[in-house]
Amino acid sequence: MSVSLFDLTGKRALITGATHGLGMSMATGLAKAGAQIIINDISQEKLDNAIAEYKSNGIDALGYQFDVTDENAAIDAVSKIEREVGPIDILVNNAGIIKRIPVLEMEVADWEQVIKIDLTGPFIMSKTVGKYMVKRRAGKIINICSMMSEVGRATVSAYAAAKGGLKMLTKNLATEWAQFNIQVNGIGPGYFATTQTAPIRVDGHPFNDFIISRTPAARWGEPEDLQGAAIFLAAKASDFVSGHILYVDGGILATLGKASNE
Ligand code: NAP
Ligand code: GCO
Repeated sequence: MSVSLFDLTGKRALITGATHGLGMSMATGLAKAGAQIIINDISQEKLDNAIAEYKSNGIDALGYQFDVTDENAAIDAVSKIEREVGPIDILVNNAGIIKRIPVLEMEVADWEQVIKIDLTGPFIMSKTVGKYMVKRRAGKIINICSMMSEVGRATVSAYAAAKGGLKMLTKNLATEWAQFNIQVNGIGPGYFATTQTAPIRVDGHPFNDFIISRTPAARWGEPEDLQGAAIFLAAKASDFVSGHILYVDGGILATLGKASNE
């Protein structure tokens, strides 16, 4: 019987930082495609609340609390998942933070925290889960990059550097692990309506008006807009796709923008 190109039945997916926002949406999409969902968060309380929310939506998610920047904790948690749940087929490195501070005002500690969570975290998780995928000669890794993997904007230097590095880590892992039938890709969301962007999305905020005018789709992304890309990059359909960053951005990266009278 031919396997559907987008059917994830029998697959296990670990999504970091998936107690809400884009991570929860992508996890929900993967579950809809048949995957067993395993979520992570740094907060046990948020994990507990999220498990209940997934349950209310008909999804039996499993939760593992650890900090993705703590290699020992990640090793212990992944080993536990592999023993208790089964082989991790799909890893989504979604956990991330942002700090909006001009360079001249940014403390090195702020810079280092963003780099640690947004870039070193995915490195640690990829290395930790990749060890098992290499042995099995099969796996899918999806790194959640950003428009800031391609373009800059004032006040997000650490974030852009981390997400630009995550794009190149994606390409390097794709290169190193192709021989083990592991596909490593990225998703680059545009501007999405989550708690992370809430401060710059309020009605009347100049940045809100800017994004609406700068995005050809003329709207902020909704978390559900990412589900198709996540399913594609987690499924058989993308077995010959690797090192690719799939931008889901309403067309913003495709355009110079338009004059106000166009
Ligand atoms: P969010 O609402 O801030 O969620 C981020 C998640 O990561 C939270 O669950 C957070 O947990 C978790 N997290 C943070 N540090 C962690 C750590 N050290 N270990 C484990 N989990 C950790 O962000 P979002 O808007 O959903 O974005 C999710 C991802 O997409 C991020 O990588 C972000 O950079 C990226 N992205 C977002 C947008 C956008 O417009 N929203 C666009 C492009 C890319 P706690 O809540 O417990 O701290
Ligand atoms: C910002 C936003 C962006 C988005 C996203 C865009 O302050 O510019 O938070 O960084 O989160 O990364 O792709």
